Amino acid sequence: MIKKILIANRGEIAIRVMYTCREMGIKSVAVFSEADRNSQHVRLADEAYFIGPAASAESYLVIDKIIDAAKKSGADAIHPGYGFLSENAEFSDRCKTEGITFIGPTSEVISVMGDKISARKKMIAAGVEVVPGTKENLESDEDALRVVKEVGLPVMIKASAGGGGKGMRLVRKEEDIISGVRAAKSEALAGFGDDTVYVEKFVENPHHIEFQVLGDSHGNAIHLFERECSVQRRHQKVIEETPSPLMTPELRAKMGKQAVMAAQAVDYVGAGTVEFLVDDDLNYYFLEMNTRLQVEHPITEQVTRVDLVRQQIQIAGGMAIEYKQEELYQQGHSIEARIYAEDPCTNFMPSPGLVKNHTAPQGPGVRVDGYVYSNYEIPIHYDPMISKLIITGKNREQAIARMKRALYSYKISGVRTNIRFLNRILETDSFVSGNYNTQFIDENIDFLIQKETPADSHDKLAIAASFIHYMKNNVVVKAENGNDADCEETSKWKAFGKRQSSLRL
Ligand code: MV4
Repeated sequence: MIKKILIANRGEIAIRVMYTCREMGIKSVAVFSEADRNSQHVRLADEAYFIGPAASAESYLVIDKIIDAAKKSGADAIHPGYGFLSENAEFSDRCKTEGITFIGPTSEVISVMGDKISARKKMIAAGVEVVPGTKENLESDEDALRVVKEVGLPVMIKASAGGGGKGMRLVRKEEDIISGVRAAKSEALAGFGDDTVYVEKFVENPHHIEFQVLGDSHGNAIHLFERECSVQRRHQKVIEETPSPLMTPELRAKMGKQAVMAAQAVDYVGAGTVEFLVDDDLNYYFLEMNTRLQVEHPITEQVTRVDLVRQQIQIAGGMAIEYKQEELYQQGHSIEARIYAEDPCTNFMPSPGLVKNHTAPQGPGVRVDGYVYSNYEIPIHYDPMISKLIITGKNREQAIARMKRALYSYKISGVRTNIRFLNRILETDSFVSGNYNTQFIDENIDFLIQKETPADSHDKLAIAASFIHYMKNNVVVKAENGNDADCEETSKWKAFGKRQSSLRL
């Protein structure tokens, strides 16, 4: 049985894994870079090892350093979290040779799924629906013209070594085929050192729906239903929810079965995610499989009441999955919003730095997976995500209302955040009705990032209130719409007030 786990990660996911370790009586080992000396994951671990400079290429991504820390600490297993080395076949293999349990799939499975052409081949052989297209590299211009004509325009040219939106080219017109393929190839070569590309039929306005799966070393595989991840910006997920508003019980059963078939096709051991594109006619197509725990895994945990990290650890320790497919069901509705230190008004420029105040929401249905505390400085070296706000209600309507309430009471000062942007998403008709797809953010971007709306007059009132409160300390006024005054604006008004001793709205 696993007694000590090294977590080869940082931030909220390192903490998330440590929580389950502690509940299971397993010791946790943190690793940290120069930039993470004051990080919460270091404080919460049982032990912590320094692994070098801030740059992840010199710390969190260096296999030797992670293995070295694991050996020094006597850890019997490594949890990679997400990102960093989580889908690195060499790392999984190295753990194996060193006699350390890698909490995740084998290097063979990571490689098969990491190569999109080989993943497509596996899925086709297993009877999983893939996007119509090819499973061979485009070798020449003639090849490209012939193959694209076979598949039929419009098409997506995709890098086999890519995934997650990297190295893709949409081609709609015949005259753009050759240039599109060449562009995709050179992008793929530059990005992945491999110019292998393949062709898929382009699915218009798709939904991105993924299924959580678990497989164990006893040959069992189950799914834990879907997550709707269509609210994305530049292939970065912003909001995820489960159940998907698009889903019907019949479609869920069919896609769930496909997801399990995908896992079984590679004898999958661990937690994984099978991604699908779903079109308006509810046709679904396998897109790719992620061989790690995902950022958005908590919404699945909330509606299924399954601790996915516990399942990962137990499975890695040789135990069977704790649940049978028939005993699982979705209870209620869960939504995750990713809170970022970024400024939606300046093209989502990252805004790391000193967080003066961090007061997270609380109350019924609220889970915050984060790592930032007041007076913590968010390092510039990593992803600027502050936390994940995971809201659960008895139904979608209640979950949305709770999310608005939670966003309203989330106080972060010192850095710009996307909280207002998230609020706007929850006020957009197509989101509220559940009738949205992957085009959602692009279609609504003006409203989502707009600074002034009638509702902002209420925000100004809140600014005025904070000004009065600041000056006299005896007045409290609340904004009627529940929106909070923008931190930066508030401080501007305060400065204005200091100089002028007056306030103009
Ligand atoms: C597609 C597609 C339409 N047709 N493939 C983007 C991320 C990568 N995982 C695959 N992606 C897409 N592949 C075909 N054949 C549209 C997308 C796509 C997308 C997919 C999921 C979520 C958001 C997206 C936004 C734009 C494009």
